[in-house]
Amino acid sequence: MDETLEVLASLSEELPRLSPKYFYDSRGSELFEEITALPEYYLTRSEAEIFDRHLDDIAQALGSGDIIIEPGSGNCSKVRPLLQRTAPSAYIPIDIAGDFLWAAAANTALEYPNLGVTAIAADFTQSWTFLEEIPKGRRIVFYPGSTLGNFDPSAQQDFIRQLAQVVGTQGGILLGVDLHKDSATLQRAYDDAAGVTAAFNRNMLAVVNARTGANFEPKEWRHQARYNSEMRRIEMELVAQSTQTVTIGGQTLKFSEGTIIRTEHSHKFTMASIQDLAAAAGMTVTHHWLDSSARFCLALLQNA
Ligand code: AVJ
Repeated sequence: MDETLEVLASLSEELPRLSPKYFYDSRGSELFEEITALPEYYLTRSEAEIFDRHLDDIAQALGSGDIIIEPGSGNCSKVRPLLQRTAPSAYIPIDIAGDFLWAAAANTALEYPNLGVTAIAADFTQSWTFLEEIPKGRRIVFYPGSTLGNFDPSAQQDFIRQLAQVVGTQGGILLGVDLHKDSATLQRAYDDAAGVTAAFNRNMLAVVNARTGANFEPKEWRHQARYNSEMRRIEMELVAQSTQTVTIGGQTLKFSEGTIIRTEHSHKFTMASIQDLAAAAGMTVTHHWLDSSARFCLALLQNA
């Protein structure tokens, strides 16, 4: 759908929302990288620690010569321990941000001269037909960073089912997800003292302005992030600080003071919920690894 129409439709729902895909222009990607270095945002460090602690085990579980496929590869940094330790036959980074992807993939190829790197600029949430052209071999989809948590549970299931098809009966999914824990730790991770996450959240309005010609005033919206422990998700929102009138695609929307626009759900997982997801795709969790504080989980899903 046309982005202007999509934005108009989602803002006109009873509970207005904007898709998290609008976080990531170049400023948004920069802010996200800053987030990953914040003391409160433990996710990236915890996942890296899992690779530090368990790399031998992970490599053993995977074997060598695999084709590693990474949807949403970003700067291709998370896959490095795997490339170093498991000697895959090919690495296929996939990302929607083409320019960023070409640069990151080129650097990876230079660093691992014996590795075949094929970068694919595509929206992997749509279709996977582009995989017809990649070399044959055992496929491992690497999906780290708890990105899966941005999908609502039924979309998580659909996505894992799709990945199960992509990897076939011999392959596997190496999935990194953030775990359910006390609300205070989670809330701090999404509402940091330095206000970087607030800036990241508000930047979405600037992105929407640039992409649709809307005229949101980002500074008139307050960042809010709360953990809904029943639904096991962080709910990130923007709250209008005064009445806001916004024009998009020739239509005028009025948001009264206190109106909430939802910008992101970040779902958290339990071992049971990871196993349920695997089972819904006909897979099982054959291995899993945790960081030393058991905040984050890396799970290997294989066909049952
Ligand atoms: C990139 C989706 C995993 O949900 O933790 C970070 C995005 N949002 N801080 C997450 C995010 C606010 C992040 N993911």
